[in-house]
Order: sequence, then C-alpha cells, then structure tokens
Amino acid sequence: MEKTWWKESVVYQIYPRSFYDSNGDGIGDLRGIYEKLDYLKDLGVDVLWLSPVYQSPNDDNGYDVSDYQAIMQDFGTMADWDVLAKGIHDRGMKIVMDLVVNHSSDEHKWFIESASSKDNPKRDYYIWRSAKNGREPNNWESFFGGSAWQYDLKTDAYYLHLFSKKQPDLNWENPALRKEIYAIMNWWLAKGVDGFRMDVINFLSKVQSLPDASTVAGRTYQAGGQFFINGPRIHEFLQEMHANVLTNYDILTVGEMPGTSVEDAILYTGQDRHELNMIFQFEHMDLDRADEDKWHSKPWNFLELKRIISKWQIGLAGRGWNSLYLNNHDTPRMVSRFGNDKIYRVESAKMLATFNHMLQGTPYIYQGEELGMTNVKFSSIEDYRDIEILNMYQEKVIECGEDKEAVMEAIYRSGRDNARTPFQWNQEENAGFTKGKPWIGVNSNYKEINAEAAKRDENSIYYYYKQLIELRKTHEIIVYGSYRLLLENDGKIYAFMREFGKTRWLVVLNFFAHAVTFHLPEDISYTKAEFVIGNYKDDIQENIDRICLKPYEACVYNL
Ligand code: ISL
Ligand code: CA
Repeated sequence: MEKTWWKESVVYQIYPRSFYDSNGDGIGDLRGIYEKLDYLKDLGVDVLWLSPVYQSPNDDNGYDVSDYQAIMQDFGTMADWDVLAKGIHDRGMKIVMDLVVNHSSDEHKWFIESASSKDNPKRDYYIWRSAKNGREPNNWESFFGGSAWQYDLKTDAYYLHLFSKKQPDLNWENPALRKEIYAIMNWWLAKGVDGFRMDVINFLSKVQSLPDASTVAGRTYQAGGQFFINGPRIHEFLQEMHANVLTNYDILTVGEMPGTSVEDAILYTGQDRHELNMIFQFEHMDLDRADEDKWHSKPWNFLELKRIISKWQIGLAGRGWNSLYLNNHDTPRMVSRFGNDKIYRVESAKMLATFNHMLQGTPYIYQGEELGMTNVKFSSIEDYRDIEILNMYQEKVIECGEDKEAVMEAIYRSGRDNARTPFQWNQEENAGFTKGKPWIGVNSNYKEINAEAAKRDENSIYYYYKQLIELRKTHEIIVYGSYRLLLENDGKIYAFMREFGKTRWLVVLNFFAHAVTFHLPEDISYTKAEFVIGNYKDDIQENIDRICLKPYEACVYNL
C-alpha cells in the first residue's frame, strides 16, 4: 500500500459558526479560529477541515454559497482567511475547505442570471423544467421537506433543489458550468488550500429523464435517490475534475456520499481510478433509522455495527481508503448516540475514540468530540436554528397536527443542532464562546464539560485523544496494519486484530454499560501482552487470555 500523508493524518472538523467568536456578535468567525490554533496544535491534529466559510445568505448555515470566491461577512474577510491559512501552515497543519457544488445559493449571480430569462446564457447552469400536468415535473421530495421543485413565475418553469428552495441544484451536464467549478477549485488551490471535503458530491449526475420515484404509501413526495445517487455520469465527472484540478496537487480529497456501497467506494477511491482519496459513507449513520423518514428512529443494533464496519474495513483494504467518523455537524453527538452520556460519559467517549482511531482509515474528529460534548435538549422549538428541524416541525406539527412532544423527542434524538451548539471553552458565561448573545444556545452542561476543565484533569477525554493521536504518529500499524474481526457473533464485545509486518495489536472494546468477560480466541498466541492504551488505567492485564471488561472498557495490547 502506498504511504501518503493523508492516510497518516488526523482531521479535525470545525463548524466555524460555533467554534469561537472573536468580536462579540454571537457568531464564531475566522479570527476566532485563528485565536484557537494553539489549542488545536496542542491536541495534535494534522488537518483542519472548515465547514463552508464562503459568502452565503445562510439559509443552510453556509451550505448555500452565493460567492465561492468571497468570505461570509459573519465570518470575516478574505484577509482574515489568509491570516488563518498562514497561521495553520506556520504550525505545520493543513487546511481543507468544504466544497459545495451540487448546488449553490439562489442568491448566486449564476442563478440570478439563470432565472432571468429562458435564453440567458446561464439558463442551463441549473436544472429547469416546465410543469407536468399542471404540477411539479416529478414527485421527488427535497431532503428538507416538501417538493424538490420550486416554481418560478418569471419564466413559468420549475427548478430542481434537492435541499432547500434556496439551494438550487447546479446542472453538471453543462460543460461550461463544470469549467467554472474547476476554475474556482484551482483558484483556491493556488491560494494554498490543502484539500476539499466535497458536499454530497455523489449527487452530481442526475438521470436526465428525471423520472418519478416509486411511491411509498402515505407520502406526498418521494425519495428520488435512485435517480441521482451515484448517477450515470458521476465517475466521468469526478475523473474530469481530477484531470483538470486534483492531479496537479498533493491534496486530501474526501467526498461526502450518502447511499454508497463498498463496491461504489472502490470505484471512487481506488488509486488507479483517479477520482478521490476517500469518501464518507453513511451505512453506520443509518443504523438507528427506521425508514425513509430520518425522524423515525429505532435502537441501533450492535452486531449490525460490527458487520457494517468490518465490511468496509475488509472491502476497502488495499483497494481504496476509509474515512473514519462517528459524528459531524449533521448528526447527533457520538457519545449520546453510541455511548452513554449519563453515567459513563467519560468512559464511553474514550471507548468510542479508541474504536474510531484504531480502525484502518483516516480518523475525523468533530469539534467538541474531544471534550465529550453531548446532545442538547432545548425546551422550545424557538431555540432551534437548523432549517431541516424547522421545516420538519412546520410540516409535522403545524400542518399535519402530529404530536408535539413526540416531534420534540425526535429532534432531541436526531436533530442536527445537537452538534451545532457552541464549543465549550470554559465555565464563564456562554461557555467562553462569545461575549455577546450566541446565535444558538449553549448546552447547559458547559460548567462541567469544557476545554479548560479538560486540560486541568489528566484523566480527561481530551488527554486521551491527544494520546491516541500521538500513537498514530509513532506506530505505523495504526495507519497501515490489516484488520481482522474477532468474536464475530459476540453481542457485547467488539474485538479486532491489527497486523503490520511482525507487529500485532489486539483491540478489545466493551460497548455496554455492564461488565463482560473477554476470552482470547484460541488461535491467537502470544508470549507477552504489552498494554498500549486503555480507558481504565488501573486495569492493565499481563495475562489476556481472559479479560474482565468494565463498563465501556477499551484496551489495546501489543502481542
Ligand atoms: O441524504 C441525506 C439523508 O438521506 C442527508 O443526510 C444528506 O445527505 C446530508 O444532509 C447532506 O449533507 C450535506 O449537504 C447538505 C447540508 O445541509 C449538510 O450540512 C451537508 O453536510 C446540503 O448542502
Ligand atoms: Ca463573530
């Protein structure tokens, strides 16, 4: 396997709006990130990925870009960006930008032109269709609720928007549009960015007849994914992007790709394919999803988690590359979802971190994860900000009269704002995030959970992450070692081996809140078990034939 820096790196995702506010307007900003660079350097991460900082009317917190070559006013200026990028590079870290090119904002000049008349040269930069039988061109549903089509009176036509109506989909069939995007990417690369995280990049190619999706009873609009997820020309587009942009730089590229299988991922990330370095797959994120509706959830199944992760580990070994993540700005907090944020918050956060960092792939840390930040429960819908949450509430509670309490419970469980509350820096007002009024409420647990407290406590989650990151820099087995699942059918323990040359590591994880005994499989022999890392320091074993695992215990041994 070829060795590259982006395989060896740990990436830290920053959601700029909620990271640190430098000027008291309640909104995190670029200078705020700059002021906190030493915190990040200290943690040891190699790459900072910024969620979008481009100019945007913020219908979807920056995922609706109105100018790809300007900075959002709330976040600062291009000069601030230059200072930040230099600050990151001076500290030996790298900067990855979010690239949102499946859609733009409806306030982008391209869209304004495109909407202005049917014969405008930019008309085909977006996807316009006329009405069908007096209705939308097809029955697709937007990810944020309602139809995926918006009628525009001016030219008596509908435009496609898979997300909000302020996020019209760009028409990748148009070569002129593609060229513009490549030029923008080259412009940022010339400015020194070290890579791109590409938003829903596997949605670019739509089946051109835009057919109706099959109907699920009880739903007005339907999920049309089969006609745009990994669509007909997607590999051609990515290979073209590679040839026009990516090939000229040694950068990190990661595609966000819902609905992608291991087989697809091999096509996207295989080295000989000249597409991307890695992708974010969603299978483990959908474990607790009951049906088409993301707000209908079910308890996640542990054996299924093992099966999915192992499938990806084995499937991409030597044929692609995994990205490893348990949460991001679109998901609940990992400790609240896969761990136990009540009694075993610290233990389970460390166990999950051990899991994510000991698999093969590039690990991603979402801001605040290293403190064990948790989900939030705001009492009123007024306190929520996310367009996905607000649209859903409007539709379910206001329009359809569904039970308000049940909908609030769904928001507590699955809402994206769980991940978007301000970073908890210290125990001062607003968790030290802002001197003003924060754009979204701070989690009330900030007096206990914050960076200052974590740095004072040598047993904190923070120091555990630091240790995990440090280990990666000194042990190639973590990056390049093979993966082998042990105890496949054990319903409590996740155990696996990593092997690299003559080195063998055993990773044992208890995913539950009660004690459980691990029995070393007979085919694994060892003369000496050397403790590498674990979340119960007083529980280091010399004989690992049988280990009594405490609640959420994680341990790694070098055999
Ligand atoms: O497809 C989904 C569920 O079936 C969604 O999870 C969707 O893929 C995901 O929300 C896409 O996320 C990205 O693009 C969105 C933006 O709101 C998210 O924040 C971003 O991460 C639109 O740009
Ligand atoms: Ca600010």
